[in-house]
Amino acid sequence: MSTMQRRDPRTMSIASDAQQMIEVARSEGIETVWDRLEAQQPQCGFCVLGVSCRNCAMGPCRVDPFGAGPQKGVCGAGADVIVARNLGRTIAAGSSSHSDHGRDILEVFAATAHGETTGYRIQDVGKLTRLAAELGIPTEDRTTTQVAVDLADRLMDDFGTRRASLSFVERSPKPRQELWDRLGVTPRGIDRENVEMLHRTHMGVDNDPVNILLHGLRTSLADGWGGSMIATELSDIMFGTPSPVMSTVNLGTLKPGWVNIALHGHNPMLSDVIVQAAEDPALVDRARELGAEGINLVGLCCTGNELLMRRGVPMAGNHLMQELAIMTGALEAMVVDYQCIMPSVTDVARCYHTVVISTADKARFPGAVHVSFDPGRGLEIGRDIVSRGVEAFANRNPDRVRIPDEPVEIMAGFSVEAILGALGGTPAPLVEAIADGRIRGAVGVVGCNNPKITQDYGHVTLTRRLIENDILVLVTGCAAVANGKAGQMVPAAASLAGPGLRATCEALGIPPVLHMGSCVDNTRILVLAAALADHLGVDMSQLPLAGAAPEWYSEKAVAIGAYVVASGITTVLGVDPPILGSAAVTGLLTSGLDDVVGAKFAVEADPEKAAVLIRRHIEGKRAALGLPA
Ligand code: SF4
Ligand code: MSK
Repeated sequence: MSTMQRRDPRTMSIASDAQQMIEVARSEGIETVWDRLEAQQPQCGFCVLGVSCRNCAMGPCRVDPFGAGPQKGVCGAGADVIVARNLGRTIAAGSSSHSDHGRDILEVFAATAHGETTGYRIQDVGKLTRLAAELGIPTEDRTTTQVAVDLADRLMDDFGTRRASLSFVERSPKPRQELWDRLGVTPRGIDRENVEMLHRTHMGVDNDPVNILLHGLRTSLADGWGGSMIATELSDIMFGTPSPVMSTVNLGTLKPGWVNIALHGHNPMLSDVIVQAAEDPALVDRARELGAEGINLVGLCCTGNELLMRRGVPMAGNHLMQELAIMTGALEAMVVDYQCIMPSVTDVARCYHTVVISTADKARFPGAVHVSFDPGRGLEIGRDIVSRGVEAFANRNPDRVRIPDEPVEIMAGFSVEAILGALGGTPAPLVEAIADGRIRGAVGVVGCNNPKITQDYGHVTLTRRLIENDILVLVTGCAAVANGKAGQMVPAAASLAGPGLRATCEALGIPPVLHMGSCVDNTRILVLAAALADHLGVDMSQLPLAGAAPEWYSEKAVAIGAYVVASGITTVLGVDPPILGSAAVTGLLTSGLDDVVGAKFAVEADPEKAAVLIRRHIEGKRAALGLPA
């Protein structure tokens, strides 16, 4: 028996549904992400420190961190260059992922504007008009279609090199834009920055670690104020801008007698039409014919967050729940688009009746049924997918159905528009609450699960300590799901907060932890921070704000952390990034950057200590602004 098999599930996850399903996996002999992490031990020390390189065929190379072995790769690159190059490529991969998602949304938006899609329409005409006006696109006496076509054209340009800056960069406070200009990190085309990073990190191009890292900031800014922001804004226009909505979370959202279909990944394009298709009376009747009570859709990861925010679709779980959801034996179909979908889901599904349905031509999964997404036939494809899930119900083995726990209530839907709406249309009440100390500051707690950390422990513990100390917590991605499962995201959770935050939340009827959406929706936090800074007439780096990614795993999380810091918000990571093999790079990111962009990274694995660190940081910012202690 492996040590993982003997390990107490309570050390693997704090979530009761996960703990129960880990026991099921053991009893059934099904491998999980935790087993595979154990099988990888010990993980390569060179890679952990970031000092290995395989960028060319003279290598692979590695630098001995203890100084005894080689200090340079075959080309002559030392640890600083290798670490900086690796980090640069990681940022480019994360930024590309978000931005390619943004472009996919943009293409469907453009096709919808041209009347070439089915199942899609402009749902938030008000937001379309506001956005067009913001970007200088005429809106007077023009049809929605004409405005949408122009907006699509304008945003397409952001991906190329036809302008000196991106459309949404002007949303950042003026002092920040001037700083980016001075540093030469104002993002130009979204694709351009990513391609240039791959170029710079080719052997023999950029051999200055500081220069590489500065371009890393520019690349990440092209994500945060570019690709991701386009994804968020156009998703709102097409699928509706979120407003507060109640729903439920955890594996208890799967219903024993129903056809259960999980929507997993990141892109709401197809999942939104699946929600429409699941209401088709013919499909519901067919489900009943097969003995089911109806069709139950649930979300996983960020596709789930998109649907939760806009449609109130229940959320089955975050990143580490994807294999366990199948092991309930109650999942007919797992529909996947892209990002964060473990290749292992098809292996687990083979042990059950679950059909894995891949939908993106760029993300194929051997062992899955592939239904190619085509927005021209969106609703038809949505019906086809739901139908496959319904038919799979006939293959369910009721003796293997084990749904753990009752679902927990969660409130989601806090777009910037919804937050400002709750505040009476202006950030003034929030600024006043921060200024008089009822709310000490705000922290974005975001990012993934990582099996190296007890699942959800980092998110839930850090969040608890922050709200207890009157710090408002804004969450996205898998962090939001963790806090939701822990009961921190209902209005009654105001009782968990310190007196100032509690009173504010109770007056507004909101939780102390606000669900702002999916991974690309971290841009909502940027927009809110910019609004607060503009209202006070300061830069974002002067505000009592921080970011945290207690359980991050993905390249996208690195890109997010980089653009948040480049935007002036200090960020605490709970998992070591692979940079510690270079004292120069580590020093720059954890200290030197503060003098450059007014923010830096910190690494603290213990969320209790991270909370203290963040509180000190916030109190320091308050003092510098002359706000009461
Ligand atoms: Fe080695 Fe340099 Fe090639 Fe990297 S780029 S593999 S350090 S020779
Ligand atoms: S899904 S990037 S595990 S947050 Fe956005 Fe969760 Fe991280 Fe994926």
